[in-house]
Amino acid sequence: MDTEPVASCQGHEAAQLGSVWALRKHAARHFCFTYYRDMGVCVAQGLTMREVMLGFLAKEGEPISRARQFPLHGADVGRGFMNLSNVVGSHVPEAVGWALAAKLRREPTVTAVYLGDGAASQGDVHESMNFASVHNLAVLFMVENNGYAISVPLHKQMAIDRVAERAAAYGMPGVTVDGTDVAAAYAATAQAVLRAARGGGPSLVEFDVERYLPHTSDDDDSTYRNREEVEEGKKRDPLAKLQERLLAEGVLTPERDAELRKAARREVDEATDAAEAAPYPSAADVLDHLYAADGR
Ligand SMILES: Cc1ncc(C[n+]2csc(CCOP(=O)(O)OP(=O)(O)O)c2C)c(N)n1
Ligand SMILES: [Mg+2]
Repeated sequence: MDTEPVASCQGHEAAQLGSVWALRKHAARHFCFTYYRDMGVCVAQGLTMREVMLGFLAKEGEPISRARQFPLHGADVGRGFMNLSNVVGSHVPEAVGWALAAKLRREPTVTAVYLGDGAASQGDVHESMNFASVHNLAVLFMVENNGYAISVPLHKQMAIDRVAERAAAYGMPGVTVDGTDVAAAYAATAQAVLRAARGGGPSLVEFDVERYLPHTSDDDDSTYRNREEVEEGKKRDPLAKLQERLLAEGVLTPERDAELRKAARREVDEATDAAEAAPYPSAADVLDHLYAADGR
């Protein structure tokens, strides 16, 4: 079976879901600029399991790039998310442009742009944060810090401990929260959304997360990471932590938990079967849904 390289969001789930829930609850309107690891954001915005699997297998019917792109790349303006490029950090100025357009049109949109710790060191990102702050834009910089840019550990990417430390120099608030705790991710995002929505400008929210799998399905992380480190990180598994908390607070019973897991597994299995059975895009229309070289 041919597959596209998949960048797993395992370890990032709470940051992605908690933050989108806060946007949904507290912004009159919102739009997310995502990157390749943001399956949780896309799903929270309405992408279905079947559509995700069609993307992973590059099959006909994939809605956001018509299977022309790396998984989770493309745009769904109706459902409020966009990720046009795999060039790290290049979507950050686009998001700031989206926020500027919203301001000029007097639309109450809060734009959230998600990026990794490695992306945070790109020149585009520094310029975007500066511009957003100067123009007081309603944009949130959501940094999913998993400590690696492929094989490069954080201390080789930047000489400070936290990306959020940079926020003060741009003139915006910056916080670091436990991105494996969905409630912490929700609360920090809600504060930033409310600030942006009342004209307070941009914020930087850094989510301290884990990356449980190799960079993508094409990567072998055993060449640069020891197993103990990964196992240690699994003690913070966002899903296990949420399950434990909901059970402890009596919001979830073991029976309901088992039902939900079974239903989720069934949904993913059905989506996988459907995507496997779907045809590949036809060669006849390979040039459709692309920009033409003459600018059309
Ligand atoms: C401009 C640019 N440089 C390098 C790459 C290769 N590359 C792809 S993903 C990546 C790591 C990005 O790491 P980070 O932003 O921390 O995100 P993570 O994958 O850890 O979630 C790199 C270097 C690229 N796609 N674009
Ligand atoms: Mg990273």
